Amino acid sequence: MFGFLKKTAADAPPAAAEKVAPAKLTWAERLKAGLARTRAALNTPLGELFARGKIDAELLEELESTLLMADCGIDATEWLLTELRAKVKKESIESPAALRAALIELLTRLLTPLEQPLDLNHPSQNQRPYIIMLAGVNGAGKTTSIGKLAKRFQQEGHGVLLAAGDTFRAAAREQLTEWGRRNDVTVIAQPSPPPDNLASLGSPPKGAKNSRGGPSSFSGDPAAVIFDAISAARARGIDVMIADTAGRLPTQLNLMEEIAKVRRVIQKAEPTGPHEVLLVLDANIGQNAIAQVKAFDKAIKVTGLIVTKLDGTAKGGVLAAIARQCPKPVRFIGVGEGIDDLQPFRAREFVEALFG
Ligand SMILES: Nc1nc2c(ncn2[C@@H]2O[C@H](COP(=O)(O)OP(=O)(O)OP(=O)(O)O)[C@@H](O)[C@H]2O)c(=O)[nH]1
Ligand SMILES: [Mg+2]
Repeated sequence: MFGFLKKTAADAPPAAAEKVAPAKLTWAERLKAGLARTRAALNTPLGELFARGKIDAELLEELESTLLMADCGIDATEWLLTELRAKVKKESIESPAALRAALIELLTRLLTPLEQPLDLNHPSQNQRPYIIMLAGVNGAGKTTSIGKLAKRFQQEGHGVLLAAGDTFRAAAREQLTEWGRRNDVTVIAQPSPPPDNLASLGSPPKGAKNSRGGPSSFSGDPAAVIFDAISAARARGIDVMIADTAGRLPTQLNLMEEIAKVRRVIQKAEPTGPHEVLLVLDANIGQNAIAQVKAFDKAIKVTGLIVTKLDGTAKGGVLAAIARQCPKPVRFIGVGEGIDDLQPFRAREFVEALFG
């Protein structure tokens, strides 16, 4: 079924999504392997803590710093400890092993509200074309996630169309187009810019047309590309349209305004859309994730998150921080570059992998 995975990956990010996942490992095993570093941060000190004879103030203090080190953030750490203390009292917990079980339960309780998978077969998610836009800072994993999502949706039986909305870098458009060609997914992109000698004249070559049949501006307007893609998706009876966008920092106000415009244009083309606005977060950014969620939410009303690179130097506790400070559905998590390494977020599985 995954014959396409065998293709040689080029250096382009979408192609990187095709790297072969380690064979024979189940998703749970890959999740566990992917979260190894977080587990090391949480578990090594915790393993030592929970192996102690009794629960005392010192143990709870060390637990606090361990949770902070795992990037849970002050808010979630305080919540977890307050709840834990109350539980210890109420349930007369005496052994550190029982404390560990209580912490696992609390963390699962904290994260469970974030478990809201994207299910295009669900009656609440059956608009067609289902329009998904992705946003995030540079290198967060947007384009590779799109490749993985496109494969997933195709395997679920949905027709997929991609919009190369990263018009900032010509290479980005080519990467997505090439990925689409190899995987038989239509990609709508703006026409190539004119050669330098024509571009320097300040106007497109005579007679050039953009994909809407109008004069080509070569302005690199992501909203126009995505607008075209929605029309194409409609005309072709496509189920799901996924729009890529260029990476941007929340502090780049002009670029934040640009992406807000992309959202408005989508809504103009399809008043019920966009149906999903996914913010892609690199788990390595730690507490900065909170600021990113807030800033992107303000600009484009984020409806869900993809948290990538939990296999890196990530501290998976960032999900606990998100749950407390800016809760948003975590639609998918990424624990590697393989095409199967992006999976729906399941709270219990995640916590078990952290402590397992
Ligand atoms: N280890 C690991 N690498 C990942 C994961 N997700 C994405 N990557 C890698 O992160 C790098 C950047 O990914 P891209 O998809 O190009 O990121 P982007 O957000 O599109 O980047 P820009 O378009 O430059 O803003 C690539 O090398 C990906 O293979 C993940 O879950 N784990
Ligand atoms: Mg990209």
